[in-house]
Order: sequence, then structure tokens, then C-alpha cells
Amino acid sequence: MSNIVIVGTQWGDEGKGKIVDLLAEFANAVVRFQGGNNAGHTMVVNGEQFISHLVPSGILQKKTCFIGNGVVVDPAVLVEELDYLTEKGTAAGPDNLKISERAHIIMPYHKQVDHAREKMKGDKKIGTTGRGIGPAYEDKATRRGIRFVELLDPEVFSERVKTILEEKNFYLKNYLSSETLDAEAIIDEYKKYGERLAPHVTNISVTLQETLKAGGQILFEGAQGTHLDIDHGTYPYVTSSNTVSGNACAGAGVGPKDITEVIGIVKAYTTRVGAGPFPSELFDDIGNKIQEKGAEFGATTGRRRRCGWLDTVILNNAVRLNGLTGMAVTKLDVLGGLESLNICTGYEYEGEILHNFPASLNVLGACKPIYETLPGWSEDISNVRKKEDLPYNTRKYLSRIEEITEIPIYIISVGPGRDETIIVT
Ligand code: 2SA
Ligand code: GDP
Ligand code: MG
Repeated sequence: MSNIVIVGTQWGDEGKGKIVDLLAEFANAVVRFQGGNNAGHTMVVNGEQFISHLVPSGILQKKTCFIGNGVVVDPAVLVEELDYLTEKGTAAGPDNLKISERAHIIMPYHKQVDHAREKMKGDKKIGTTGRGIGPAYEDKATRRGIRFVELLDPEVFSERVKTILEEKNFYLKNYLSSETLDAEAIIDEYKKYGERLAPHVTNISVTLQETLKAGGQILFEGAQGTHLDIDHGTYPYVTSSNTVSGNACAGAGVGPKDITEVIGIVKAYTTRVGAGPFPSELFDDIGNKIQEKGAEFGATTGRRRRCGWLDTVILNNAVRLNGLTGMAVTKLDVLGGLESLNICTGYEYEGEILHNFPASLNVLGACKPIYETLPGWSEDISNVRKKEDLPYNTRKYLSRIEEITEIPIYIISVGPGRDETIIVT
């Protein structure tokens, strides 16, 4: 174990939560560095499922967890999550959950703007999670955001809310035809969150540096996936943060030389939730079968996820953009029972073959996937714990992924449970 960044290589929901929970056993600290409660990270331990939205997935391993400055935090959701954890017997107190004083706060108007904008866009909507993520990052970038450090100073907070609301209410009423908000009600509500969360708030960059100096190991937990990255994804059908590994540094307050490994989580097929291009998407019975067997529903919104074949154009894009050193392949069990499996190895565009992911949505929309077909397997692999015990065709599928990406597979996941895992030795 070293200091590892975990990132999604596709469009999110690759099983990052499961792998972070698994690897957290060997870590001293687990840090979220971007996104917010748009994320839904699932862990299954001893048959019990836990979905985290803001608290890092190291919490069940009782590790010190950090919410980085790059995260946008809805304090109402965080407080709810803390209560839920306590109920489940895994209390997250100020000693084991630390929040960056520089993390920005999601305010009620962010959620309202998110919903109203999506409604206005009609069939051109992004398909956001409606959690206010985009508007919160927008305010951060335009220097109108409110951070934890401001929330904890009642006078500063109250003044900021009043000033910001003048503009927000004008925008909500006149442009989005949405209801206006009352400053005093927000100030009262958020005061309670501030009081509750204050003991957790600190300069996490300093604490992480102390962990590193003492020889501790840090796990950085990415949210969403590489192709939802604001710069490198299928813009504008993306989330509003950088999801690639490089942002682990900026979003947690550590330097690049502190990162030693980057593990990309690869779902054995591809899914996407929300709108946007998806070249290897399936619209047939096979797609439906994968969706059902993989229980592909959004872990935050419950939306049905779109399903398709594994796409190595996007995988290779993720290899380069994140500097992957290894991969974890998840949900391999879901592909069992299919006669043959397709792997997309390139796109055909106007008679040309593309191996690099195009930036233009028009080009991407006109791309036809080029498939290589491999034989499937009928065996149930969920009880397999050694790579050599996997069926021949399953191993062939895995080795083809390694050949195409030139990246080794360190972990193979064959079920949602922590123990339903093969560690490649
Ligand atoms: P947003 O809310 O502004 O971040 O939405 C912008 C796009 O990013 C997508 N997005 C996600 N895609 C996959 N998984 C996510 N988390 C949840 C999950 C999603 C859910 O774990 O299943 O429950 O629906 C996630 N979060 C954001 C989103 O769909 C938009 O395409
Ligand atoms: P994340 O956002 O990347 O953490 O992924 P999600 O939790 O949103 O979605 C992954 C889903 O797949 C969750 O329901 C997991 O419990 C489940 N899962 C993870 N790994 C496996 C696996 O190997 N097999 C199966 N069948 N399910 C898995
Ligand atoms: Mg998810």
C-alpha cells in the first residue's frame, strides 16, 4: 500500500465505493477530493449495504476520513449521513471525520437553480442529480461561494447570505420564474448545521501532511468518472468538477509527489446515468439483461442506468488522463451467461477509424463502435477467489483488457460484498 488515488474510468458507478472500502483496511486516511452528494458510493459488508454520498468510503473500516476543500458539501445531507452512521454503529465523530475549512457549501438556492435550469432546458437537459452541484461550483469559480470557514462565523455568514440573496432572488424570480428565498430562514437553518459540524472543521492539508510525515498512507477517493470530468469528459454532459486523478492534489491540499499509485476502476461493461453520448450503448435485450442483473440504478437518484459494452477507447483515454498504474475490474459476475461479449476497440467516423476520444459531440454522436467479439462464459463466478479458478473465457476477457490498455489488473470484483473479490498476486 502506498498513497493511492482511486478514480472511475468510465461515466461513474464503476464500484469505487466497494474498492475504496476494501483498500481502506491498509490506509491511515481516506479523502474525498471533488464532487458532492451527487455521488453514491456503495459498500456491502457482511450482507449489509451502506451508500455514502459525502463521508468517504473508508468509514466502515474505522479509518480517519477527510472531506477535502475540492468537495462541495450540502450540510443538511452530511448531518443526515452522520446520524445514519451512528444508527448503523459506525459513528463519525470529530476525531475520525474531518472537513476542510475551505470546502464550499451547497446552499438552498444552488439546488433551486439546478432544478429550474434543468426544467427550462427540457429535452436538452443534462440529467443532473439535482443536488445543486453545478451552481455551487459556479459560485466558487465566480467568487460568490460560502466556505465552512464563513459558515462558522455567524456574523460573516449572515452578511454573506443577505448580500448573495439579493442577486439570487432577482435571478430566481425574473429569469428562472422560480420562488424567491428568505435570508433569515436560511441563516437560522444553517446556523444549526454550523454548530453541529464545527468540531469537524479544520485545515485538512496540514493534518494530511502530518499523516504523511508519520509514514501514514492515504487513499484518495474519486467520485463520478473520467468521462464526466469538466475538462476531459463529454462536455457539456459532465459534472462540474475535475474527476481525474490530478485533482486529488488540488482538492485535498497535497502535492503531486505524494501520490504513488493511481488505480482506475473499470466496470466490466459500461454504464451511464443522465444524458449525453455513449457510443457502445445497447438498446436491445442484452442491454436490458445487463441492467437487470447488474441492478443498474442510480445510487443517489434511483434513475435507471443506461448500459453498453466495454469501451476501450474510453479506457485508454482514462489510462492517459489519470496516469493509471493499475486497474480494478468490477461486476465481472454480471457478464456471466452471455454467449459472446463485445469490446469496443475504436470508432468509425466518416470512413476513418478513431482511437482517441473525440472532443466534438457531433463527431462523437456520429461515431460507430468497432467491436471485437470474445466468447462468453456460463459459470457463476461469484464464489471464485483466485484468478486461476476463473473460467478460461473469463480470464481471456481480462487479459484482452490488459493487452489493449497495457495496464495490469490488480483486483477483480465478482460481487458487491467486500469479500467477493479476487486480489491478483
Ligand atoms: P451533477 O448532478 O451536476 O453532477 O450531474 C451532472 C452529470 O453527472 C452525472 N453524475 C453521475 N453519474 C453517475 N453516478 C453519479 N452518482 C449517482 C450514482 C447518480 C444517481 O451513484 O448512481 O444516483 O443518479 C453521478 N453524479 C453525477 C449526472 O448523471 C449528470 O450526467
Ligand atoms: P460507485 O459510485 O463507483 O461507488 O458505484 P455505485 O455504488 O454507484 O454502483 C456500483 C454498484 O455495483 C453498487 O450497487 C455495488 O454494490 C455494486 N457492485 C460493486 N462491485 C460489484 C461486483 O463486482 N458485482 C456486482 N454484482 N455488483 C457490484
Ligand atoms: Mg455511484
